Order: sequence, then structure tokens, then C-alpha cells
Amino acid sequence: MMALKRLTSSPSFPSLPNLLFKSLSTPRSFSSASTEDEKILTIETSVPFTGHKCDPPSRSIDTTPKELMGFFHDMALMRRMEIAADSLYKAKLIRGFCHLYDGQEAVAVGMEAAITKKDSIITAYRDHCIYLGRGGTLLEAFSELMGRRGGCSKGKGGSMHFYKKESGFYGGHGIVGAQIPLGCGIAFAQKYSKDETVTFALYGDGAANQGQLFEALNIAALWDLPAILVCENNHYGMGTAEWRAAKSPSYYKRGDYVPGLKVDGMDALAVKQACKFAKEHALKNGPIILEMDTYRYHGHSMSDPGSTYRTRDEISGVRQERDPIERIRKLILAHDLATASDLKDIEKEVRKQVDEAIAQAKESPMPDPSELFTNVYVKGYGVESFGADRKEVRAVLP
Ligand SMILES: Cc1ncc(C[n+]2csc(CCOP(=O)(O)OP(=O)(O)O)c2C)c(N)n1
Ligand SMILES: [Mg+2]
Repeated sequence: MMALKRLTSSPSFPSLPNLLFKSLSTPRSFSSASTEDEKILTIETSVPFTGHKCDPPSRSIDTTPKELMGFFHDMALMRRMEIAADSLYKAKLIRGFCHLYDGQEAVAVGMEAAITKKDSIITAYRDHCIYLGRGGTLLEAFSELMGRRGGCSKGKGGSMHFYKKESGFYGGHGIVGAQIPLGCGIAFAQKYSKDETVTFALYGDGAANQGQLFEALNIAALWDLPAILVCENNHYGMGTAEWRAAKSPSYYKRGDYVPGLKVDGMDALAVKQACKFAKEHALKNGPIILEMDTYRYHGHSMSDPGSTYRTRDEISGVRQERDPIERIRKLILAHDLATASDLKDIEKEVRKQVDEAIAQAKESPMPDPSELFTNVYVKGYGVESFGADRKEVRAVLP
């Protein structure tokens, strides 16, 4: 793991000497936090929650300066990582599929603020930032993206298959919706072992009409499994707008007999409140659906410019009105928790961390050809495999 210095101990933050905020790249430390950093601030969510078969939680949310600074830092880091991934893709250092998460960062950080690493998360292919939220490092992320041995899946998974099982992250799945029944299976194991943890199974609006979702939800509800189905509604499935694909795009209501909550997914505090509420609910009563109203700034994947099926005005309107990082920046400034220049310094430092991680990841070698089939097929059959010209790649399966 890369040793990265704590941003707040840097001399460039004279006004924040004791502010220990959560950082994705540095371990959390609570021992020397000042009472100022832990001071409770009560903030109202941008819009009320809307409930289906449940009383929604309060709009007033307790937070602290430390938490808000942590949100700012972590979302800035995620945003920068995705923008750098875009450049690496264009430079052909990342190949294959690549789906970016910029715009949706509040879902990843708000969810983490409500749960522990003993809880589980499973998602689709738009997984880079979820991985960082689970404690993955930039170095492992960029190494994986560039197919290097140092990656979190040893360079064999690429963009869509990030995993971190030791902190409850079960991937990274390319088949739309497939992670939903898998997530319910994890929730079954959690209930079976009575460990009082829950699983968050994330899926997009494009998966929300699939049959497997309803089949998994039926069993999860029947057996009161601690499964939280999180629909990240970014309003498009590839180039198809939700209104063209769904008779009822109120995804929080689509569980019928299963309660649901509609959440402003661009507001990290609202996401935190909703996930806390959902975890308590799921442990007592079984599944619940959270619909996160969010937006992706990039196209669906790197082959989609993202501007043929939606207008540039729509994208810039969301950036101006609802951007999750700008929302937290405004809150920090309004409560005098840091100055605008402190926040710019954090963004500069984040940029540096990303550049350093990329440089280091480039040093990591490609996986050995002998690794081509490990963790893919059952061992011991001695099957031989080769490339298209029967020479290029040759490996005997272990
Ligand atoms: C079963 C299946 N069908 C189709 C595809 C091709 N595909 C990949 S992503 C996608 C759209 C999914 O959109 P959504 O669920 O809204 O997620 P988002 O990309 O918006 O995060 C489709 C149709 C696939 N990967 N798997
Ligand atoms: Mg979508």
C-alpha cells in the first residue's frame, strides 16, 4: 500500500492544524482529534426523502467538520481518479471496457459513512470509486486499470472487475443485474451466520426492470435477508433514457411489498442518512430499496461521448445545480470550516497523489502468461491453451 502523508499535517493548511478528516489514502485516527473537529453540525438535506411503505427518516442530519472535510477530500480524489482514467484510456494505456463514475461520487462516500467494512457491497462495472471507498488504494486501482500485476485483481480483471474481499467488496460485475442475486446470496450468508451485518447490492436504472431483480427480491423478502438494493438511477442505461425503458421509473416503489426510499444521490449527507436508516431496517425487517437520484457526467463507457442522447445543457445544468463536491464545498465555506484556498490546496494535493500513483502503477509489470487461466477454470485437467496464431500465447492450465 502506498504510504501517503496525511494532508492535514501539511504546512500548507495553517488554518486546519488539528482537523483529522477521513482520507481514503490515510488511515483514520480519532485519538488526537480536537473537539472542534468533532463538533456536531445539523444540516438539512437538499430535498425531503420520499418513502414507499415506510416512514422516511428526518431531513435533519448530524455531521461534523471532520466528516464534511472527509467527504470533500474523498470525492475530490475519486473525481480526479476518473478524469485521469479518461486520459489514460485516450493514451491507450487502459484498454477494453471502462466506465467512469464522476458525478456519482456522493453515493460511494455517503454509503461508507453509514456502514462498516464488515458490511458488504457488490456492484456492477462502474466500480472504481466504490473500490476506493472500501479502502482500496489509488496504486492498486490504476495498476488494475492498466492490466498490471500490482492491481487489485492482479491485472486480470481490469476496469469492470475490482474486488476487495477483506473489506467486504465483492466486485465489479459486467453482466447487467447479475450482482443483485449474488448480493442477496451474501445477505443470506450474513443472516445464516448471525453476524448482524448487511449487504448493499448496487445496480443501475437499466437493470431495474430485469426479472432476476424481482426473483431475488422475492426470496430476500420471504427470508427477511439483510439485503439493501441500491438503484443508482443516473437516468440512462447506455444511451436509453429511463422514460423510454421503464413504464414506472419510480424505482424505490418497484419492490411492491418491499419498502423503499427515494434519496437525493448527489447529496452525500442524504445518502449517509438513507443508508443508516436502511441498515437498521434490514437487520430488523429484511430488504429495502434505496433509489439514489444521481447523474453520470461521462458517457456510458469510453466509446460513448455521452452527448448524442442528452443535451450539453442538461449536463452543465446538473454540474451547476447539483454537483456533489460543490455542495460540500459550499457547506464547508458557509460554516467557516476551511477557506476556499484550503480546499483548492486539497484538490492540488489529490492531483499529486493521483499522478504519483499512475507513475508507480506504470512500473508494475504485466501478469505472467502462466497466470492467464488461474482462477478461471477448475485445476488439474492439464488443458493447453494458445493464442489466435497458435503461437502467441501458450499455457497449460494448472
Ligand atoms: C445482461 C446484459 N445485457 C446487456 C448488457 C450490455 N450493457 C452493459 S451496461 C448496459 C446499460 C446498463 O445501464 P444501467 O443499469 O442504468 O447502469 P449505468 O451504466 O447507468 O451505471 C447494458 C445494456 C450487459 N452487460 N449485460
Ligand atoms: Mg443508468
